[in-house]
Amino acid sequence: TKYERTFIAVKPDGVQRGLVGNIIARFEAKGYKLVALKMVWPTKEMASKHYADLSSKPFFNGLTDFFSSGPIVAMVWEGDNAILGGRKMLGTTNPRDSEPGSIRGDLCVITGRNIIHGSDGPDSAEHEINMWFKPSEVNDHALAEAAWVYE
Ligand code: DAT
Ligand code: MG
Repeated sequence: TKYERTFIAVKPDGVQRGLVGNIIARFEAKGYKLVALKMVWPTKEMASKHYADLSSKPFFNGLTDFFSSGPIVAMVWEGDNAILGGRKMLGTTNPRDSEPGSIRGDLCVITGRNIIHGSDGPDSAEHEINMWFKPSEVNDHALAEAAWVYE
């Protein structure tokens, strides 16, 4: 495809707090294109694989327990600079430092309940999309509005 794709997931706390619609609305309003979406309840094993890079951290067990504590809403969003742009929409890892206007800055308070995941680079984006979605679940569709989002 012409533009970047990033893996975004509303974590179990965001789902339980009823923030799925708010978060999706922000990505839609930005002008990114939704190309995949599903609700999935991660196993501890899936959580550990998703966060494998952090396996040596002291918070890893708590993190993966939390991530597998309820369903998440997994998505792929596509657009120009969608990976870094998506990270900016999320805000910083610790919501204390996240600016108002960002998802974490507006909607959550502490690092351990920061409601949303987003890929941090092209390699992790590709890895995470392939981990959570089959190729047939990622939709290569055109949006009519693209002609108004891009020149
Ligand atoms: P991000 O989610 O912003 O990409 P990360 O990849 O460094 O942040 O860490 C993944 C998640 O792990 C993060 O969203 C919350 C948790 N986490 C990170 N650092 C932590 C810490 N110091 N204490 C507790 N949880 C932490
Ligand atoms: Mg990360």
